[in-house]
Amino acid sequence: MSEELNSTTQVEHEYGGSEIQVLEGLEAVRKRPGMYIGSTSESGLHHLVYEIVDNSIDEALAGYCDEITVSIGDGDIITVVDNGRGIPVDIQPQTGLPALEVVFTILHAGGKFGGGGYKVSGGLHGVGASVVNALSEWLEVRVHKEGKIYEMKFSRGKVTQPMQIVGDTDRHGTEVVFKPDPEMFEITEYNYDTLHTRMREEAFLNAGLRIHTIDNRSGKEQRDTMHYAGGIREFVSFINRSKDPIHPDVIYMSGMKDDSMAEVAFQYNDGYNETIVSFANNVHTPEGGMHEEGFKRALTTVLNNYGKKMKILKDDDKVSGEDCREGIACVISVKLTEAQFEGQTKAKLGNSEIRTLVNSIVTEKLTEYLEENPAVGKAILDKALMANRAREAARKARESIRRKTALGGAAMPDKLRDCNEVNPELTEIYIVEGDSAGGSATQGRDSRFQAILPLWGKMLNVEKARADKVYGNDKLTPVITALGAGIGDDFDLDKLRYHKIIIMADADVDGSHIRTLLLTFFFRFMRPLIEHGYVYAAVPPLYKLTRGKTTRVAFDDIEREKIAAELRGDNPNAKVDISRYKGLGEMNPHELWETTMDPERRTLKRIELDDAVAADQTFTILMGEKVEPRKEFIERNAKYAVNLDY
Ligand code: TTJ
Repeated sequence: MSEELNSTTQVEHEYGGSEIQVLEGLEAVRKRPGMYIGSTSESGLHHLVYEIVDNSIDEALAGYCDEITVSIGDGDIITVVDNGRGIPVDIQPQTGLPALEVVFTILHAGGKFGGGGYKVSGGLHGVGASVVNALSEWLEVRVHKEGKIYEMKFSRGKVTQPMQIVGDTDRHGTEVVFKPDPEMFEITEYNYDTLHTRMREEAFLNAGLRIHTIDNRSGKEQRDTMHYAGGIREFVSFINRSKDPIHPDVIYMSGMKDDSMAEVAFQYNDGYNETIVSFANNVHTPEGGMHEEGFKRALTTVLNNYGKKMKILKDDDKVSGEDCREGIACVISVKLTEAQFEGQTKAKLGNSEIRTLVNSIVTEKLTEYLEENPAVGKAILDKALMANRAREAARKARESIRRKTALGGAAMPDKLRDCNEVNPELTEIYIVEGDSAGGSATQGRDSRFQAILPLWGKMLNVEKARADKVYGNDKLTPVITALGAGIGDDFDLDKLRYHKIIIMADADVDGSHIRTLLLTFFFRFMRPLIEHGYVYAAVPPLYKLTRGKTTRVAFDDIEREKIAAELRGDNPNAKVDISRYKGLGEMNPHELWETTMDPERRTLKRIELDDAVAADQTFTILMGEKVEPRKEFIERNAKYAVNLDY
């Protein structure tokens, strides 16, 4: 590490035209690219674009640029164009080089060239255009300024064409075109959605800025324009786009102190999730930090005070922080000079002065807002109070489950057909759709180690229901009791009674419904089950083939044809009877055992959720109240939608 820093520092102090030392700086970038852009995988590749765009955004913050275009071309060549003042082209006295050349050949550790607005420091941001240049097979820049077009070209950080005037112009701005170096990156294919999402974020965070993203690659053509006069207010509306708000307006407040400024926008929806998205110097801070803490504290205090004052909260009633944030969609954006990014992924803001700033802005302005908008105040407090009661009911239900478990083991559900073995590592439970399939499974199983729990009828849609309904639900209670490990915060894997939990449902719509509902429930309330790979789907056969006394089964059409041919053998006229299983209920206990339950012969599909967050969103969209986003999602992911059942 010190080696690179040395060569960099040397260059910074001594860039008196010494090309060799300039190149040493960029060589360091090529030697250890990960140190400058985080990684050489997909995220590093996209980071190159953000590095370049950051420069145009600085120009926008300084008030000289209001339009940026980012396009991907064939060969995954990136073009970024802005309508700012254009990078300076005059010769710098210290270096004897055009400022333009300095921007692309000298490492700018942290600080921003040209300054203006808020200096960004920390994280991976602001390492500068020279890093992008060093990691590009080639890069071209054109500056439109004062009637002329100035052009310069590079390859892997080295100048291949010195700055020259290539034409006249009547506009102003900067254009950078680059091709990421395949020698430096594991992959060089850009993902349009990734760039589009990040640019949309930038457009929300910089009210009034217009950003276009364009995919020009053959066969992939698409484009979007993002322009939000309302800034983070519109970000909040965007988060709530498929939800129902409980008050009409997005609440917005901002303020500044010394060199720092903060703005907060939020609106409650009638759901139960908390969505807080925060940024420091336009850098996303998914792990939160001081700005989020300041907001949360102030929100809880203000709502409790207001509730007391308006007599919505009586006597010793109090609403907790969590109660106050149920159903909130909130965006927090702060700007400060010396941002400290902390935590594992440098995704958490550490500056404590920002907590004080956000806290005082929200305390003062939200109090004022609620006084002036009592209807909104009442809606929010009623919701927090409901959340409080639900949490209380959930706690009681949870405790009663816990008590039952503690007192010599819970009474097992009536419907459970338990196994003899007690060591959970050796046992499995089949959760079976319907009483008749449950009956076949009970008769067909090996009762030494296989337990059967039949479920029947439609399940509660857990996404729609709040926690207390799930706790008390009569379909899910037997599942909770049979598994024996509790739920939610109390979930304890050590108490789990079976290490294989096998969902056995028909391959039809009802079956897939029950499977999705159970998985949503496991995901939300017993997530470690999925994380540890304890949950499976049984895979029953689709066809039964009979020739004389021989019977075989097939799991798909290809296998069906193969087995039919085998059964015919050398006798092409032999009659093979093929029938399709309509459901598990059609199979007799023996068939069910042989095809779907016998560990020696069955197929199990392990449920995996390697990206818990993505899965959560998937469930939300698929199970949520709004039909439109769900339809949209299924159409967009038609080819995956089949698997989503699992
Ligand atoms: C700096 O101060 C004098 C006037 O110009 C300011 C400046 O550098 N503006 C500027 C830089 N606008 N856009 C850029 C820029 C744009 C891209 C796409 C890439 C880079 C490295 C800089």
